Order: sequence, then structure tokens, then C-alpha cells
Amino acid sequence: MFYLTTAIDYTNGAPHIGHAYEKVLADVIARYRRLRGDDVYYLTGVDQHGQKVQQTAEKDGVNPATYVKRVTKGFTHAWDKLGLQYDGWAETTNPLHKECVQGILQRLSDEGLIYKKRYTGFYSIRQEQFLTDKERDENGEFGEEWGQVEERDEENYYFKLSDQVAWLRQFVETHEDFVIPQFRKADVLNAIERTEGTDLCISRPKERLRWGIELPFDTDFVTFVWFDALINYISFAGYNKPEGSDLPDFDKLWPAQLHIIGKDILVPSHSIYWTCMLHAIGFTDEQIPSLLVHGWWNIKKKADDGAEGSEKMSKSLGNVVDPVALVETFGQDAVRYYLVRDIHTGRDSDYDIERLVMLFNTELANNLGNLCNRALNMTKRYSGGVTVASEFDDDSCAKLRASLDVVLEKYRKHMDQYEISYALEAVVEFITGTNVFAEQHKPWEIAKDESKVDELNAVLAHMVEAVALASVLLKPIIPNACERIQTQLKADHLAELSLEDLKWGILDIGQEVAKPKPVFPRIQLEE
Ligand code: ME8
Repeated sequence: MFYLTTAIDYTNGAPHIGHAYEKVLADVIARYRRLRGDDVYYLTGVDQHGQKVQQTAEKDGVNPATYVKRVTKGFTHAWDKLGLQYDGWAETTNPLHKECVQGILQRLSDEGLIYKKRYTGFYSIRQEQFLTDKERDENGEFGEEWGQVEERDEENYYFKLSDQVAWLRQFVETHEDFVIPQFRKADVLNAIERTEGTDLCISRPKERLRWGIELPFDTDFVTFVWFDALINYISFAGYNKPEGSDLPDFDKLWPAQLHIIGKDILVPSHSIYWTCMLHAIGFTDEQIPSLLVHGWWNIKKKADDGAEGSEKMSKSLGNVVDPVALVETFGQDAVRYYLVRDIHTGRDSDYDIERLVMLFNTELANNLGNLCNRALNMTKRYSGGVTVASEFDDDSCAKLRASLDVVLEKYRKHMDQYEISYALEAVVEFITGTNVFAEQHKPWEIAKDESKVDELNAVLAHMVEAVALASVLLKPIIPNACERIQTQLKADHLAELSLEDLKWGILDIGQEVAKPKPVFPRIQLEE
């Protein structure tokens, strides 16, 4: 069982390609794990509570419930356009989720892990959290990342995070795979230092915020949005589900293998709050999921002095790119391919439409599209639309077949480590190698020479086989295009293969193919 989740997005605006990237990355991993033969459960969804959402709804002149319903539709529409195949959908206004959150709060309170106290200090609306002096920069100010900061004096409920910190430090230090990639671990250990001695404020007074889940033991308060949102990973997996609900069977799913999140929500929310919450609820070290932390899509920016730089794409900065418009302009395959090809998992990348077009045209249209087109066209033209048995073999054929083993090894290694861009590099090399092989043999010329019919048949069969193999390897990334290729290959059985089945010869000799239609029509940037 491979259970994976993404962050759930705030419903205070439409999704942008930063959100889309995370969901596509998770979809690619989910589809890859299915290809490996795993039983996969992919959960994603939306974070519908909190002050940011309440404020945006007010500005829009509607109540928060109406507002989140509308915005949520925008998310599911975008995810359909991107071809996401998720198994579970989390909406934090769902009554089953609310019941689960309240059950956990009640239990922690009964166990003495929640207490009430008065606090006077500063609060960041953007991050929805109280700030301490540790958050001040070298000038004693709260930096830009906190957005608007307000002074507050109020009573609230606190979760005894400080009780968990010693365990957390030890857990992080001893669990190599807890944070992927490894270089992020230092951020977590630093954040643990900063957290020491502080507890987590888990409530907001209703006089200030009404849009949230009521505390079960004090209805003058709602639950802090992060405490509510993080629980989605277990509530929608069936944790403490009421009898008769159609949520999944929790014991079958948990622990999740991966929580996929952006680097801005590694600390403190996921690595500290969530991990400590799980521990306090009673999960053991072995039942704590790993965090796969991705980087940001940034937007290039010229400073006033002309210096080139970049800034995060974000709703609050108003510099976002709409994934739906992108799919409508360039197609699902181009967008999915770009989002996982042009960023190395864990690192940042600058969004650049010219790179999207360039990668599509060179790696898909000119490379795979061209190979598919000529392999099928020539098979149609020179051998009646079927591959034909041949005695011909030489070094170049043997080399092409052997290159598959190298590609498979690299592909598997990188995909297992969630390094999609490197896995794609290996597949692209294989396709390029097959095109070079075709150029060497020039089937369009040897077809004129009857004495070379054996060579022609061997070359065409190798080319068709390489197209079939590439279509299986690329399917997690560009499922639509690969389905179209497999339809043209008239090889339905390819959809049933698992990674283990991949070896040279997934098509039988005698495979009939259809007349090709371009799978990747070149994009003209002017359009
Ligand atoms: O943080 N590039 O929601 P959110 C890449 N509701 N990823 C980006 C990005 C960018 N430019 N901008 C945002 C929240 N993301 C909470 C999560 S989980 C229990 C609650 C990623 O809508 C971001 O890193 O601000 C996060 O993983 C996700 O989009 C949702 O961000």
C-alpha cells in the first residue's frame, strides 16, 4: 500500500501553477507506484477554514461557506484539466472531518495536553500564527514574510508542544528518511531549537474568527486553522470514522508513505506541529510519514536597478499563472511535462513559457513524436502495417536493446527517489538513441533495395518496440499522450504492464499498427 498526500490548498483564491505543480508531482508519483504494482491511495484537497478565507469572502461580499464552495470548484476543475487521478478528496468543512478534529481535541484535552492562558503579543495574519521575539530579524522587525502583523491581547487554548520536543529532536536525528531531500533536515533541527519551551496556540476566539471548527470543550472558540487542516491526512484516511461511513479503512492506509509539501510549510507546521500531534495522539516512530519537500516556482523579476532576480509565485504577491489557461493554450501533456521536467524535486525554478514550448517541441514533438510518426508510417508503407520477423541483427541493434537496461535502471532509481526530471532525462536519451539508430540505417533508403528487406524489417520492429517502451515509461507523466500512442500501436495490453514486465520484446513480432496521427503537434510560440 502506498498512501500519499499533498498539502491542501487555501481556498482564498484560484489555484496557480505552484499548486498545480505539487498536485502533478504527486499524481506522477502515484501513477508510477501503480506501474510498480502498488496499491495506491492519493489524497488531495482544499483547506477551507481560517482568517485568510474569511477575509477574502468578506471582501467579496459573500459568506465564507458560499465563497469556499465556489473557489473549491475552481480547484477540482483545474485538477480535471490536468488529468489528476486522485482517490480521496479532502474538504475541511466536511462534517466527518469536523467530527474527527473535535474527537482529537477532546481526547488531548482529557489527557491534560491542552490548557488555557492569556497572551499579549504579535500575530501574523498571512501565516495565521502568533509571533515571538525569535521571529524578529536582526533589526528587531518582523520581516516581509509575515505580511501584516497585529498586536493582540487575548485568552486562548494551547497544546503542550513543549512536552513533545525532546522526542521530536531525537526522532528527526535518527530517522534519515523523515525529510526528503536530506539538505532540508538542518532547517527542521534549527526550527526545533527555536520552538523549545513554547506551546502551540490552537484556538481563535469567535469574536475575531467565526469561520472554523468549534472547540468541543469551549464553544466561544474555533480551532486554529493549521491544527484543523493537518488532521485531514488522517481524517480522510478513515481515522476514528463513524460506523457506516464510506471513508477508507484507516489501518489499511496508515502510515502514509509521503506527505508532499512545499518548502514554506516544512517548518513549523509539518515537521514540528504535525509530527508532534501524531506522537501525542499515540502514533509510534514507525507510523510517522516522510515529508517530501519541493521547491518553488518563481517569477523572474527585474529590480529597479535593473538586476535580474526572481520572487515566489503567490496569491498575495499577485503574480500568479493560471494552470487552466495554460492547459487550454498548450494542452495537458505540455503542461504536465514542463512542470516536472524543468524543476529538480526539492529545488526552485523560474517559470518560463519559452522553456515550456522549447521542452515540448524538442523532447516530445521532435524526438518522441517524430520517432512514433516515422516508425508507424514506414511500417504501414513498407511492411503492410505489421512488424515482420527478421534474421538480421548487428551491433547497432544489440546496442539499442542493451541501452534499455541502462535506461530502466536509471528510470527506476530516480523515480523511486522522486527525481522525476532525472528519470525523464534517461527516457529522452533512450528515444534520442532510437532516432540515431534510425538515421544510421535509413529505412527510407534501404526500402528501395530488395536485398535489404531483412535489415528493413529488423530496424522497423526495433523502432516500433522502442515507441511502445517509451509509452509505458512516460505514462505516469503524460498519460493522455501515451494512451494515444498505445492506441496507434493497437496494443491495449501495454496499459496492463507493470514496471517488472518491461524488457525488450513487450510487443510480439507481427504487431499490427495504425496509421499514425501526430501525438504532439509542434507549438508555435507566436500563437
Ligand atoms: O500552505 N511554487 O496552503 P497554500 C511551488 N493550506 N509550490 C507552491 C507555490 C509556488 N510558487 N506556492 C504555493 C497552505 N505552493 C496550507 C497547507 S496542509 C495541511 C495546509 C505550495 O494554498 C505550498 O508550498 O498556501 C503548499 O505546499 C501548497 O502549495 C498549498 O499552499
